Amino acid sequence: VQAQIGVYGLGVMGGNLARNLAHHGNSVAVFNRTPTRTRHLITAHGSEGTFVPAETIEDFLAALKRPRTVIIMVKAGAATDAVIKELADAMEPGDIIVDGGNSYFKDTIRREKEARAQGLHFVGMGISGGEEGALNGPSIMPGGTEDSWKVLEPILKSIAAVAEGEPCVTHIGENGAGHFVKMVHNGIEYADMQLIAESYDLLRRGMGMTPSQIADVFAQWNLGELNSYLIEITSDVLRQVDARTGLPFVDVVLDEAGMKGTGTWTVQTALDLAIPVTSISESVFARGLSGQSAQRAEARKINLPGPDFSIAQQNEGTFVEEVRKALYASKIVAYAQGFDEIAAGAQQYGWNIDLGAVARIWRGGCIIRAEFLDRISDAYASGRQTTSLLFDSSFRTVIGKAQDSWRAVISLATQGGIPIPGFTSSLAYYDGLRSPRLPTSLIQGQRDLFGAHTYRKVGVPGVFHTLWADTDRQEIQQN
Ligand code: NBP
Repeated sequence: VQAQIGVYGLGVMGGNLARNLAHHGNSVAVFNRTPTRTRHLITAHGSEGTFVPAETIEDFLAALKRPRTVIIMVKAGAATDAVIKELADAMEPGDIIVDGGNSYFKDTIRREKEARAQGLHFVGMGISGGEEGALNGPSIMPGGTEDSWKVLEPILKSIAAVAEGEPCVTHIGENGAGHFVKMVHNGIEYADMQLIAESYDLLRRGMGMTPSQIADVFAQWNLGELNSYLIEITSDVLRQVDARTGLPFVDVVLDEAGMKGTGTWTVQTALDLAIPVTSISESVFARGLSGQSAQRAEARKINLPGPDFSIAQQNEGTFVEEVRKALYASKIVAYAQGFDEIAAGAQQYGWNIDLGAVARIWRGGCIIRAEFLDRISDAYASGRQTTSLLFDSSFRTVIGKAQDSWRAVISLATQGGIPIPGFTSSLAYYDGLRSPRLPTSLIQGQRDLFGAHTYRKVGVPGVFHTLWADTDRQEIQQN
């Protein structure tokens, strides 16, 4: 058989993706650097579909029909570069290399350019949903050329998750666009998880509720507008009991959060683009703080002073509902910031990204899948707003109704000494955005005084500088 598609790299993700392809009637050539993995896949799952195993690159490429299309699923970075070179040296013009790993979008832009110079198509493709998604239907974010999308479209549509009848895959844009959007997806995921964790902390430490009571709260929330995969699994995790000690799982796990770098990339990129993604950056820094084990130990030892204030006197029923509203409002801000970053990236790198389509393909398969992405996709599709999601009338209404609770929860948490950087920074962003005047006029004055950095004036064209050192402090127009 000539296989329709090849998968290079049969680790957790690659193996599952190859099986998913085979399950949907695609014939799949499979290759792995270490051949035992290939043999294992065929022994364990060979009967699930049409696989063509290969143990050399020559056999692997010979097994593919033209244009030969290979999805690489290997470790991001140097391994991916090595595999691209190995394939590119053996491929012919018109062939398609797809990188399904979590590559940095700037690497993808470079690789696409290099592959194009050799007459090859290179597609950087974000895949979300972890190993379960790879097997049963991920959300897929391919970049690359329109021509390669035409070849990939039917294959990717056959394996993607389905949300309301639509496959969760769309051509995001040229070269690095797919990996850029996947990166921001992960940044939003960090923020969403942080906001959920803060809600838990408020109910746990603030109200003194037990993990199993809080699991019930999340299960309840999951029935409403917060309905999402992350809220659902939060309930699962909170119900889990440690077999050895009988204690709640959340109490026996070390509270130092790991990260693999995509959240950091999201924030670094946002800084380069000067897009405020404060809800996302706070969530990356919150994981960073959690990992400062030596400093945290010393802070405990010397007993850094905290407030003498108890949130627990609040009425439990109303407080839980206030936290829910604060969570939802903060979440809308985090998503608005993420979509702003995508829009800014599209502008900077010349991609034509349909933000509504991005929201639609995140409704299934991926970690941030949520009912509320429908509302985001409606907001972009309606054309009612083109700048911030926060200006969409339905989100404006939600936040308008939630804001008193949002503010109250933040005041109580602050008085009670419970850190909620995600909630707080989201509200500060919201208030910053809606302020008619910001104190940045003062900053402009400071900059002009110490560094002659100049300033512009309200309603007056031109650029000005004040001669601050002179007694008469004359203002001069610079152009
Ligand atoms: P695994 O660690 O399970 O597998 C790594 C694969 O990379 C193996 O096939 C390994 O081959 C191959 N490889 C390495 Br490492 N170095 C190589 C080299 N120099 N040349 C050829 N092959 C090499 O990783 P995974 O979890 O399947 O992740 C694969 C990619 O998918 C990564 O970029 C990851 O970020 C991304 N991703 C992962 C998830 C997830 O939830 N795990 C989700 C979305 C995306 P070997 O068998 O010979 O060592």
